[in-house]
Amino acid sequence: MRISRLVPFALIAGLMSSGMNAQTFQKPEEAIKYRRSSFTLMGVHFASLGAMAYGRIPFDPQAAERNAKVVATISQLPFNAFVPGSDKGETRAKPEIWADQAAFERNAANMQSAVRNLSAVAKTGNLDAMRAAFGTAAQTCKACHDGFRKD
Ligand code: ASC
Repeated sequence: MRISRLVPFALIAGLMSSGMNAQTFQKPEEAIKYRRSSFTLMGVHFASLGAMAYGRIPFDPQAAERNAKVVATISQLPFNAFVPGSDKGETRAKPEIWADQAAFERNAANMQSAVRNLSAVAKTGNLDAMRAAFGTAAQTCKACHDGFRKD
């Protein structure tokens, strides 16, 4: 993928801000693998927060904050990898991502903001507030899955 093909693409700004460059993905499948890996890692750390939010494991505010920080950091990464041409292959990405980039980016920004808030709320040690912030963040995950992910 050459830079000239990426330039018109709205996600280029995000791509540059995470330290990637035009050479980062040589092939669409590399971008797919990268973003799927990011979502996998986010899912693991988010699930750990969910276990605390719903009392399956004891609430440890510092551990929750650490998990939320990991989620917030990784949440910056996958959206840079929805490069043109990566709509085909081992991906559940819907064509809507590329057809309505503004809506996709709004959903991404909502999630990023919700998970940033989660680490701030977690460290206060207020379980009810943590559960509420977790629920809000989970809704932003679901909203994007509903609109932009197959099955
Ligand atoms: C998770 C996870 C997601 C979200 C989503 C929320 O724990 O892996 O993708 O929460 O299921 O609806």
